[in-house]
Amino acid sequence: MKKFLDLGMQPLANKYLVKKDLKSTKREQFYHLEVGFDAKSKLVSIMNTVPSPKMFDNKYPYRSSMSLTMRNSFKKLSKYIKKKFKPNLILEIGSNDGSLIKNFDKKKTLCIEPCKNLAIITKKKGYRTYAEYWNISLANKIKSKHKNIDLIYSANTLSHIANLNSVFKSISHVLSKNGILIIEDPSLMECLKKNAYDQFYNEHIYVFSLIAIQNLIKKYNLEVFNIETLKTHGGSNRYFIKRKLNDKIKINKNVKKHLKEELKFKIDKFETYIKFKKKVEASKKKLINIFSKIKKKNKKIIGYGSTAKSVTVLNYCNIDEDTIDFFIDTTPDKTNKYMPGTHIYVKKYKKSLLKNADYIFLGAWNFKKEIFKKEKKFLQSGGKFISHIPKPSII
Ligand code: JHZ
Repeated sequence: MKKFLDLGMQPLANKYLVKKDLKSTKREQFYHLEVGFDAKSKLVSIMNTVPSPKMFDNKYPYRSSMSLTMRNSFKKLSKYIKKKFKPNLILEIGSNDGSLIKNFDKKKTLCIEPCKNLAIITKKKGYRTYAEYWNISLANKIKSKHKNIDLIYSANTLSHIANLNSVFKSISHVLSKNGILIIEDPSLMECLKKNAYDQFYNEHIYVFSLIAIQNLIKKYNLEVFNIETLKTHGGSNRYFIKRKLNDKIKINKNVKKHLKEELKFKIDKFETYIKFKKKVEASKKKLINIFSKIKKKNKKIIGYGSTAKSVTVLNYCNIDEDTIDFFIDTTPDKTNKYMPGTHIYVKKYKKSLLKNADYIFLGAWNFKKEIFKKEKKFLQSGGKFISHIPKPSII
């Protein structure tokens, strides 16, 4: 793993603080956020990992159902899965609050969700949920209880697990002979194109490319038979995977096409990452400059969408509560709390909170379309957004 980017000391991106934590002598946990490239496997990964139980515990705040875009995306995919694959039993790794699985029959699903506060949500709704980490011992337990798991799905989860060999070995262990694996995660090519360096943080151990996924899964006799590019989460890839022995499914020409695009983009070359690093450093300077110019005019700035990504950006650019008065967010477990590192207060979303703001920093830039539609009035009345993606600018 050769380092190409240093995003400084960072707090754990989803560890929100309450008032008494701010006075506590017990310091917040920070880690050094460095990103590297492995020339052999083509994997791009953070270099200092934080143990899973420190991140995914019984207080994990992120809820995938908080955005209409994601709810719609999961609904559309569920329809497609039912029509195309007609699965008997679906296993979802990282089911979060059930935003995908709620589209399926309870008898035909199994959920894996190690964050106990989230697992309880699907359990209460009657979905069979294992509140455990995905690994070989859980795969053994599941295999002894459930036969014929013919579809495994995982969105924005596998990139969060350090030991990818254990991940794919466990998947291969439980997946039926002609079963399908669908995984979905932010796309490395889109991350580089959009200069979205905030896709790197403690939870995003990896940002995958097709080439890296292919290298990873071939050891388990798995292969990508189709790939779909999505707009969600700033540009994601959805990989459709099967066993090599399954010759009932043909490889779609999209796979070759996508691989060609990645190679043309030089995703397999270290020089690409050095260029990216330079762009990231320039972006930091520009964003700081935008904020300081606005503050000099005594204008009020608030933040919209207290994302894990914005924790990375704000800590990297040293922007704190002196610059951004507060954030607004719809997630219950983030509100009335303070953001990691910068200690900017997060208020529960209310339209009236936008009224006195001159500028809004768009933390959830990946939901720009959804948010701009919702906040049409703010924009029409002369309000401005600040976004650092793809380049720091005022919109
Ligand atoms: P969002 C999380 O990253 C963490 P984050 C995790 N590591 C991951 O991989 C991705 O998700 C998938 C709020 N919001 O999805 C809700 C509003 O308030 O970009 C969320 O807090 N109003 C698992 O945190 C945040 O913004 C709105 O109208 O970077 C969005 O977070 C909308 C649309 C969102 O993920």
